Amino acid sequence: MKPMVATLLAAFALGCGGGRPAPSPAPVAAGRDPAVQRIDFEVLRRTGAFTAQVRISGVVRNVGALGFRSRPDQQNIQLYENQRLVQTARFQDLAPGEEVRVEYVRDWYAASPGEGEFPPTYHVLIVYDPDIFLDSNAENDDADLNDNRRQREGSELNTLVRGG
Ligand SMILES: [Ca+2]
Ligand SMILES: [Ca+2]
Repeated sequence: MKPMVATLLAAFALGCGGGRPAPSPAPVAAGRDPAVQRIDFEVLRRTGAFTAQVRISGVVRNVGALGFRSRPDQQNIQLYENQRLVQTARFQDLAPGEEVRVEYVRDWYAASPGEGEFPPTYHVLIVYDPDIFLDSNAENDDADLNDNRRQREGSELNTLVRGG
């Protein structure tokens, strides 16, 4: 934790130095920061006017400045369809800028009640072991826990499937 505190104090001191506001810092966390970047929807194969095989992908990227290094069983990415866990992807080490994905392929019927009328919401989240900050390994401490989940409405899949 010490280096991060020092960095924050230095930024504060710089910000107070002049009369002008300090320039906003680049959006890169000081440490390691796996973050859910986006959820991708793709049509893999059309099977009819309203039906297709689709892929839902959650993309996690280390948006921090330092490499994330951990043990394989201490973190994973979970993809939920509404409240139902449909896919899990494990990851371990992530260099700055490196990405890992969780992918789920399913059939989609854009004229059905379950998908067309009441499409599910997809949620992607990064899940850590409860002791990740207490394991004496600072290289797997996520610097920002607020960017570890994202959601996207399945209604956009209907637009994709109907639109082609
Ligand atoms: Ca740790
Ligand atoms: Ca994070």
